[in-house]
This record gives sequence, structure tokens and C-alpha cells, in this order.
Amino acid sequence: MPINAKLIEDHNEQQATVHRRKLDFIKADLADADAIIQKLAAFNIAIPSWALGTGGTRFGRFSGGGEPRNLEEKIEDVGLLHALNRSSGAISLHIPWDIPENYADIKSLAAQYQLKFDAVNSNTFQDQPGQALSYKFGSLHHVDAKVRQQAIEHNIEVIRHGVELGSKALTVWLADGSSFPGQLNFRKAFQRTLESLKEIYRALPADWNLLIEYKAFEPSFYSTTVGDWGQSFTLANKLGPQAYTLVDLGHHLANANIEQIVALLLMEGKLGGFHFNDSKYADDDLTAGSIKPYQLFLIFNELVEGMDARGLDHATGLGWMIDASHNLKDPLEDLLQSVEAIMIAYAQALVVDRHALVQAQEQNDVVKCQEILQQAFRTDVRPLVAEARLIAGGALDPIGLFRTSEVRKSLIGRRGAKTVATGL
Ligand code: LRH
Ligand code: MN
Repeated sequence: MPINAKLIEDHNEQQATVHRRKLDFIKADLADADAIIQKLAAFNIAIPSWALGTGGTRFGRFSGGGEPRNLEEKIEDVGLLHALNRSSGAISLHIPWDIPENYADIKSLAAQYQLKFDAVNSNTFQDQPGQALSYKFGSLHHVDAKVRQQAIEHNIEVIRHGVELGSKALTVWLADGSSFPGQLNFRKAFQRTLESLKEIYRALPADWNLLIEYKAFEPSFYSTTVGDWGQSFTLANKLGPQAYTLVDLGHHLANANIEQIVALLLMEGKLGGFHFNDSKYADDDLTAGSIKPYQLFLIFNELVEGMDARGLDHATGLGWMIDASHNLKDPLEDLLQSVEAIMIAYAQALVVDRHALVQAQEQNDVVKCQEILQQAFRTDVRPLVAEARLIAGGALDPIGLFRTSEVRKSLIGRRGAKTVATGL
């Protein structure tokens, strides 16, 4: 592991004076700074196993080298991220891209890096070598019961892998849909999806959640059977108490008010978790907070308000995951930026003067409401996030230390310049 405690200590010593000055500045204006720092230190975001290498599009992929060649190296890379920011303490696996050869070895390797296994993801959007029946025309909504059964059994197998690893949730994202009017009977497709999910739900261990991820379009370009929050919410309600919706920020039509969707799903007790990323046009899977940082803040503003209203613990109450793809940036630097942006949005939401906001809302003082929110959004909370890292044993400047330690150079040295990671 190119990053060790001594390196982090020396790095933090060099940064200590500047950090302390900035921290004292923001603490002077905040009554509950220490409580906020504790909340930030307890907050962890799971890293997707499929986003540790260079992503690409159908037009091309430009690998940067030193990418993980197997599950062990993916765990090592998430371990490195967690050593730097102490906020990436879990990995989310995608099956069959990451089937462990030996559960015990993989679990002890993850434990070495203080990593847990977050939700496991099924994959019925690709045909695997030797697969009997194709998912070309869908999986859980397929007109052929044999194809649906094949997809159901795959999801149950994914649960089995997850149980071995100590995961507590299955994420189901379905590419199922249609690309031409008339191709699909929407009612039958939805009912078949529900009946198929019921069989998967029956296979869930009692302490597991089923997270139903919706997406407006791609790879289907006319309809997607689980295409929006309403369809996912309806399925989760019909399935039972262990079924929830999963909100991938990139899976909405343009200008959707995602923070309002989040507030309502949370109010209904059916918000299960997130796939954080950002986008300008479609499911671009860009770095979280890189295009619409105000939207990310507004989402966390609703999360803090709604989770406190339900008495939910911020760190454990929902599934916090990143789902991004890195076409241009170093994958590890990109993930460090995403975690930082999410922590900043959470910290900004924690410094909102909630009492004053409620008062202004009850008085329809529209200007005051906006001033209160933007006061928080315009507050530089980075020293609070850095202090949370420091007290958790991380680096004050993760990307700075990643670069000065030439981590990528040593990974390329060990793994080669042309390695390509499995995944998207
Ligand atoms: C679909 C999705 C889903 C994953 C896949 C890698 O767009 O967001 O969460 O299975 O990306
Ligand atoms: Mn996703």
C-alpha cells in the first residue's frame, strides 16, 4: 500500500497551521461545530467496484494504466481511498464482474483495509458467455417466463454471494424497456416485473433490503419499465417493508426536481439509498458536485431535514454510494473528488439554520428562506470536512498526498501501463 500512517502524519503536520487557522475561522461562527465534525467523521460513502478503472463510451476508452486487474486489487484501491479520506469504508460489488474466488480471503483482505461490503448489484442487462437465454428483450419483464426465471435465479445467486460477504442489500437496476412505440405492453411488462421481484423478495434474508433503482432511459430509448421514482415507489410498496427505491442522480429527465423526490420518498419511508454522480445532459456519470453542486446541497438539505424528522441516523439510515465513470480523470482522484463534494454538501446542509428556516417558511418570507439556504451553501465548510478526516486518521489534503506520493506511478509500476479493469 503506497500510503501509510507515517506519510499521512507528515503530510498533516505540513498542513496543520493553515488548517487550524481556517478551522478556527469557521468555528467562530458555529455554535455546534464539534457536533457537525463528529457527524462528518461518522459518514461513509461506498465505492463502486466498477468505477476503479477508466470508463469509456461507445466512441472510445483511454486507459490510464495501473488499473486493478482483479477483485483483490479493487479492494486495495478502495482501501487506499479510505486511508486518505477515512470516508470510503465500503465497496459495492457488481456480479458477475466481481465474483469472489474465496470468500474468506476476500473478507480478510477487506478487513485489513477496514472495509465493509455494501449493497451487491445484479446484472441482467448483459448476456454472459455461456448464458442459456438472452436479455436482449429484457429480463424480469420478458415475455418468456424462462428468461424471467433465469434472471430471478441470477438475482438469488447474487444474494447468496452477498450473504457470504456480509452485505445487507441487493440493488436491482433493470435495462428492461422498449425503443419503439408498440413494442411493449406497458401493463404486462410492469406486472411481470412485479411478479419476478416478488420471487427475489422472498429470497431476501430477514435483515436485508431490496433497492430498486429507476432510470428514465438508456439503453432503452422509448420506455423503461422502472423508469422513474413513481414506478420504483409503486413496486417497493407492493413488495413489502424490505423494499425501497434507489436514487441515482443521473437517472432523471432534464430539470427534474430530485430534492423534492427525495423529500417525498423519505417522508414515505421508502428511500433506500443513493448512487451519487453528476450530469449535464443524461446519465453522464460525472464527478459528484462537478456540474450542479447547488442541487447536491439541496438534496442533502432535504435529507438532513427529512432524516431528523424520522429520527434516522445520518450515517446508517440510508445506503450512500457513488456510481460514476471516469473517461478523462485518474479514477482514484475522481473518486476522492466525489467523496469530498458529497461531504461538503452534507456539511453545508448541517450548517443550515433550521429553526430560522422553518420560521421564515411559516411566514412565507421567500427572500429570507433563500438567504438562509444560500448562507449555508456559501459557507466554506471545507475546514470542517478536513478536521473530520484528521480526527479519523486521514489526510488533510487527500488528492495532494495522492499526487505527492506518486501513487499512480507506483500502481503502474506494479500492475503495468495498459491494464484494463472489469466493469463498464
Ligand atoms: C445503470 C447504473 C446501475 C449500474 C450500472 C453500472 O446506469 O447506474 O446502477 O448497475 O450503472
Ligand atoms: Mn447507478
